[in-house]
Amino acid sequence: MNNDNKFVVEGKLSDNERLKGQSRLLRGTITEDLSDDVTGGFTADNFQLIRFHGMYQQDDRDIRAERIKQKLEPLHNVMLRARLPGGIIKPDQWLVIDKFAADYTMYGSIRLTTRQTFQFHGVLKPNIKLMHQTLNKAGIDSIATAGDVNRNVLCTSNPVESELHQEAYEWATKISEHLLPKTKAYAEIWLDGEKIESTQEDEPILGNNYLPRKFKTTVVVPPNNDVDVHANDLNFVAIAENGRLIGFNVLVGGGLAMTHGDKSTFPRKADDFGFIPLDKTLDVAAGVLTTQRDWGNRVNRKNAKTKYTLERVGVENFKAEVEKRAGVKFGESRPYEFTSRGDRFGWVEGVDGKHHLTVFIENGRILDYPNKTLKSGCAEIAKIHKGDFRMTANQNLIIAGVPSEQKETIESLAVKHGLIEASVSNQRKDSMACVSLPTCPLAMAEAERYLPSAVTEVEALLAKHGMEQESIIYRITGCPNGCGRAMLAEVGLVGKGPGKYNFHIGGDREGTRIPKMYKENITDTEIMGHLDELIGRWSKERNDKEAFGDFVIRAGIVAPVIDSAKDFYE
Ligand code: SRM
Ligand code: SF4
Repeated sequence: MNNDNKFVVEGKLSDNERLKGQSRLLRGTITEDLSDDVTGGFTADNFQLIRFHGMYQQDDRDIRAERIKQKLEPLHNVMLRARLPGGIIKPDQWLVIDKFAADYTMYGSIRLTTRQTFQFHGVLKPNIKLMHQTLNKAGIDSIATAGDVNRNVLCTSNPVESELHQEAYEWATKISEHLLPKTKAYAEIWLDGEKIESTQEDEPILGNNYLPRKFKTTVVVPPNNDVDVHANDLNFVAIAENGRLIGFNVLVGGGLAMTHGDKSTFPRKADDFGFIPLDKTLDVAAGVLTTQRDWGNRVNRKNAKTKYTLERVGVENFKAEVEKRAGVKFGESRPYEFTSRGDRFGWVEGVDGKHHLTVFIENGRILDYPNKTLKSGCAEIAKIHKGDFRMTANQNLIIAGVPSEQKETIESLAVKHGLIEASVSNQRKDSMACVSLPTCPLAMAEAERYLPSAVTEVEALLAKHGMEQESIIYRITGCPNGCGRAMLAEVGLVGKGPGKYNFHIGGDREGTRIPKMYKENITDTEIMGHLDELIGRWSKERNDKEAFGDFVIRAGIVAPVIDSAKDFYE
């Protein structure tokens, strides 16, 4: 720990600090729990600890009440989240996860997430070890995709499109490796690795109590802000000269979560610390992470993320500490601009003459539906594909690195299985939701299951007002944790209770403005009523090509959120 304690929050440490400290570097008694077949679940401490290994204990909330009535324990199972820096996975790995999802998960799906990876939902206890061993054989792990650590590192999609993207992707991987836990607990518990626990073992960067809270990192290549930098604790914005990467602007302290009724919590944009040359990247990554490790709030987890540390200690103090630790002086920020956030659907050709096909996956849920066999389609493509797959931070999929001679075959498979559908509107492509019910224990309202019909309603309103060629960045999140990143949308719905949402408007299309609450705790019918009126006004009063989020601010319908710590709740 750093000796400079003036920014350490005093008080009784949160219980998570005790369990991390006592866990013997993330071992706890997970192994004992695994062999306890009386329950399908884990003890309270291990319930938290398995997160550091990339798993969450869940149960299906649709059947919870019925099981309780029958005096059965909830049908405990785990959700697994893989670690895939930049979202890249090879076709042979895809076939492994495709088969595991079919054979051993309750829902049979591969779920692409908003952080460029996939989740299995519904793995029962007897199959957990098999799952890790299967993934390991395929070269995939799930270390540190959850828990108080640096999570899966994002990178702007389509990295093979140019040399710059390739370099950015390599940095995302290096940062991920550098900040990974060093404990051998994962190998010991899941892969039957040799027990090497000893007093020598240590976590030099994360610290033996790990971080105060989760920590998220991206590498982004402007002008596409597809990773949504302002949702992240630490961002490296690629700065290039003559097409080659020369360094990064570093943005620190973004995050989107809040708690209903607690104004000490709020979404916050990241601050620009300035420019660093390439050779300082890993030092700065560790410098920001360890400053947050030492100064972050370990007393109150609600105020523990980097965004609150910056608000409490001041941006300049935090930045000076990072400079000291990383041995660097931040230079003046280099100019860059974000002009888009969405994925580019369809084919693009890379500098090497290879082709990349981005396909739309509604909600990121890869499954065979009656009218489209998305999962079979991806597997068929994986059987012949020579390049790789790339998961995007918008829950879509890129079939990347296709040689010219295979383009036609892959396209016809994609069409056959509904991975390419001409009828999907721009509005649908610009809409996103978090998982929410039935698997998420924190869900307050539907999100993934509500999104498709909500988008159909919005499409009808756009058509009614002659705006069917336009779209609104529309995001739904089942609770204020904000996993669907509604707090960076032009229209953001935040679950409040069954069928009820807080309705926010006024974000921008580039993801650089937080939307303001317009109406609280309203139903779908009320939301569509308000949208009807707002889209009607937008169609008549907009300037030139003015976007919906910009219009509602200019028209004075809501005030812009400028400094969310002060004006988000005003
Ligand atoms: Fe999230 C917790 C799903 C991206 C903020 N998130 C959860 C859990 C694990 C619920 C839990 O703790 O038991 C959800 C599991 C649902 C399920 O059944 O799968 C969950 N989060 C997701 C995913 C799968 C949503 C999706 O539809 O894609 C995303 C997985 C990302 C990944 O691969 O790592 C996901 N979560 C996000 C994002 C968006 C992002 O990072 O770009 C956010 C907002 C950004 C941020 O962190 O500020 C987000 N999730 C949270 C929070 C609030 C954190 C906080 O600052 O308070 C929680 C709850 C918590 O940590 O206490 C949470
Ligand atoms: Fe669950 Fe809430 Fe995250 Fe949605 S936003 S996945 S409901 S924690």
